[in-house]
Order: sequence, then C-alpha cells, then structure tokens
Amino acid sequence: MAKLSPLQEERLKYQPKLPKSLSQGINSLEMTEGAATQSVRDQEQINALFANTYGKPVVTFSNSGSSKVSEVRNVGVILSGGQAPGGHNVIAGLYDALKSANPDNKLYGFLGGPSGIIDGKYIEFTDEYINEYRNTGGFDIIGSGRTKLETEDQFQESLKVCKSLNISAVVIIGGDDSNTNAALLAEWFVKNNTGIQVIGCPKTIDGDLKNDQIEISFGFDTATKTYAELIGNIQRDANSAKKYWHFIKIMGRSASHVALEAALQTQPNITLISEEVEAKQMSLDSIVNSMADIIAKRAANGKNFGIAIIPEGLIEFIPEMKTMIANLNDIMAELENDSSYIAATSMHDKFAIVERRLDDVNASAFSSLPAGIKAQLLADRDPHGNVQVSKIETEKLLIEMISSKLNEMKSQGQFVGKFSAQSHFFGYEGRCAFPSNFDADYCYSLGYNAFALINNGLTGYLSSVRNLTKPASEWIAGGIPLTMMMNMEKRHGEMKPVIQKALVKLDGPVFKQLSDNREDWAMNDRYLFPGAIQYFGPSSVCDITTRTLQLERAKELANV
Ligand code: FBP
Repeated sequence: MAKLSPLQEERLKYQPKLPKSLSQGINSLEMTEGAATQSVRDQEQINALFANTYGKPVVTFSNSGSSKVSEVRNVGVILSGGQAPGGHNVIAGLYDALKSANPDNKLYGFLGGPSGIIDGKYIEFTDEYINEYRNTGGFDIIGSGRTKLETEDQFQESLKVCKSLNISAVVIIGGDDSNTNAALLAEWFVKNNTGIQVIGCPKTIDGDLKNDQIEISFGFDTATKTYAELIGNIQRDANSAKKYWHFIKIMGRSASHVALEAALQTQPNITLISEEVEAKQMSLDSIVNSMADIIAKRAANGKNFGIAIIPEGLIEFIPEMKTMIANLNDIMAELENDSSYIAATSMHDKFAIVERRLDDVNASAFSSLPAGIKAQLLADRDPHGNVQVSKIETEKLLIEMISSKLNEMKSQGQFVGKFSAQSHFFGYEGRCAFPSNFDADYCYSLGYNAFALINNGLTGYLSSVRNLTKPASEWIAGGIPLTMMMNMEKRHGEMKPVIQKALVKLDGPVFKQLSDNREDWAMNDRYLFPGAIQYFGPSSVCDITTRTLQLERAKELANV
C-alpha cells in the first residue's frame, strides 16, 4: 500500500453505519411492495418506451427474522458522470453485502465509466483492493466517464461482456443522465430475456436527483460543506482586508441547490438563485442592475467589499439566454457535420456562421456577449447534449458588466465607491473530498441496499435510503422504479425519455430561509464560518446533515 496521510490511515478504520433492517443480515430481508407507480410526466410515452419496466411498485425492506439461501451471483458495477464524495463507499457497501450473502459471489468493476461495460474493460474486486479505498473520496477505484449508453450496438456489446463474466446484475452509480442510461439498459435486458438486472444509485453533488423517496443524492453533503468552508475563509479575508468583492461561482450544472445550501451555511451578501431568475423573468441587465445597486449601497456605508454567490447553471436560466441556448443547441447539433463550420479556422468566422443561423432575437442576445463567453457557449456539448456550464465564466461576465454599470452610475453623479473584484470557481475542490460521516454512512448503505434489491430479483430500480435526518439505525432502505422519475425532454435536437431534474422549489422552506434573510445579509455582515468538515469529535459537529435536508425533512415531517 502507498504511503498514507494520517487522516487517510484513520479513515480507513471507520466502519460506516447501516440502517437496522440491513445490518441484521442481507439474506433475511423481507420486501414490502407499495402501489403501482407512474412517471412524473408524459405517462403514455414513458409507458410505451419502457413497456417491461414501467409502473412497478416502490419497495421497502425490513428484517424477516429467518435467513434464506442466496444463489451465487456475479455483479458488475459502473461509476458514471462527475465524481461525488462517497462513491468508493457505495462500492464497498455493495461488495460487503454481496460477500456476506454468499462468499462465492463476485464483484466486477467496469473501468472508466459506462464505456467499460461496452469495451469489456474491468477488474475483479478483492478484499485487499477494496480495503484501500474505504471512506476515501474520488472515483479512482475504477474511474468514471460520461459515455451515453443508448444504442442497440452498445446494449449488444454490454450483453456479450456480461455473459462472458457470467454477470447477472449491473449497478450504475450516477446522476440523472446516468440513471436514465440505467433505465434504458434495464428495459433492454428484460425485453431481450437476458435475465440481467440493472440497479441505479443516486449520485451527484448537484443535489438535483431527489424526490419523496430519494431525499438527497450522495456527495451533496460533503461537497457543499467543502464549498462552505472555502466561502467562510474568503468571507474572513474580505472582512479583514475590506477591499475586494469576491464573485464565487459554485458548481451545480443546472439547479442551484449547491449554491443555496452553501449560502445558508455561510450567509454571504448576495446569492443568485437560477430558478428565481427564471421565475421572475430577470434579464441579464436586471441582474446586473440589482447587484450594482447593493454594491453601491454598501459602498455608501463605507463597505467596498462583499461576497456574491453565483450558481454555475445561471446562464441557462436567464430567459433571453435560455431561449438563445436552446436555439444554439439545435444549431450546434446540425453544425457537428457542417463542412463550412468545421473548416472555419477563426472564432470570429464561427460566430458569424452561428449568428446567421440563430433566430433574430437569439442572434442579438448571442452577439451582445463578450467573445470569450461566446466561444465558451460554442464549446463541445457533453455526451448528453448539455452545454458544459462549468466552462462558462459567468462570474467574470458579471464582474465586467457590473463594473461598466457602476461607471455609468458614477458618471450620472451617484456614489459607487471603489469596486475591485476577485473571481473564483468552486467545483472540483469539493467533488473528491473525503466523504463526511453522513456521506460515508449514506453511500455504504446505498451500495449495501443495491445488493438487497438485486438479491430480491428487482430490475430498473434506484437504491433508496430514507429518513436521513434520523440516526442511521432508523434509516429506511428500499427501492424506487427508475421510470417513476422520468419525463420527455429535448436532447441533441430530439425528444428523449430522461429522469427529471429536481430544481430549487421557490415555495419551499430552503429558499424561504434565504429570501427571508437576504436583505439583512446584503447590508449587515452576518457571515458564518463553518470551518473544515470534522470526522472525529462531538456528534453536533461530525454528524450534522445539510440545512437543505433539515429544512425539507422538517416540513415533510410536520405534514405527516
Ligand atoms: P453529475 O451530474 O454527473 O454528477 O456531474 C455534476 C457536475 O459536477 C456538475 O456540477 C458540473 O457542471 C459537471 O459535473 C462538470 O463535469 P465535467 O467535470 O465532466 O466537465
């Protein structure tokens, strides 16, 4: 084993907690089925596309008290999409459950994401191999990737690989797009009588894969605590030097859950929430004006500093930008094979081709942007057809526009103080952090539970562990059908079945906490300094969950 840091050494010894039902024996679980389910929208289309896996019931596990014999099974596992703290523990939980069910069971890890199952690149896990990765961050145990599993050829290749390893179940650990892949593969395996099961696990730091049965995706807890630590540190710096405005863009591809949670943990002066921008139809100019207004008011109070939080996905929620990007996505799908676009050597020429094809109003929104942002908008889409928002420097765009606005205000005789800004992007800093105790326990339970679903013969299900604000022993383990979370959306210019993203609810308790306080936080510095994640020490600091989970669960529990 390579030389380890002292924290690594200690974390390897941590034994993650399990829900009581799972800790009493994987072979003695009793499964209770709820009523038949429906997809969140577009029921007819989703039912037609998933004829074999649609409408299945939600299931929960309890301990039956009597142990059954478990047949020998080989299982394959895939890590898919962006890294999220705790992925290694999902695999460790899955491995421990599988070996405890029957020591002859085998777990194979497909390498480099979904492409591993197509190309037949894998490893077989052993105790020695797994043990090194317990309670560590990252996905380096087998690597990850964003290959989209959707074509007949890919499914055929996956089947060949599974047959060659005698694999009867595949676990896909991923976000909304990757679990859409899981649903498609599950349906194809049933339709073709392969006998191979597919189970998903809810991963993403973005926190947007959630519903009544999935209270939170794993990784959100650790990533938001990591960003909150960094924001707190910057707030101290800003409050010490009193000379900079810090514009901090926070990861989260689409929904603003991460920015909102980090804001509740730190109480910065300004927090933009993309969902609110869209609901209030705020244009880019109106966002700039309202931010410039706060900056000028603080300057009038002698405060030429502050903290502004910007969600990564903002640009796609600003109405004129959203319409333009939707138009642009369709055009980019066509331009992939357009010889004049491919041959254009300068960005200037590419912009001209794109502007000619965009509808008039979208062309003018596109051309109003600085060249750097335009180039970022034309960059390759991810394999699911999404703009790669992590590469769009909205924080810099806002600084530039606010700076001009403040100059304009100054020229009209208004006092605006001195505006000097620093930009930051927090994303990769949090995706591979050592999982918090919460994520370490939650992930281990999700993996363990994934095997329980397999052992009970299910396919097309997402591993679900609920009741998460209670101690782990009271968590409820079960599964929900993947089709229950699906609807039809446009991808790469075509309508496709996809898992619906959960956006920030503007009438929910989490956003309310921000909106009730933000005027106060804007002018009076109410900064909180959360500090680093603690792994050892009093439970009041080591085992706390996120504000999001606490507020959402408090509302749900009050409604029961
Ligand atoms: P997943 O949805 O796959 O979990 O990815 C989340 C995320 O971290 C987003 O927050 C971010 O926009 C994206 O991945 C960046 O991905 P990449 O590093 O592949 O560009």
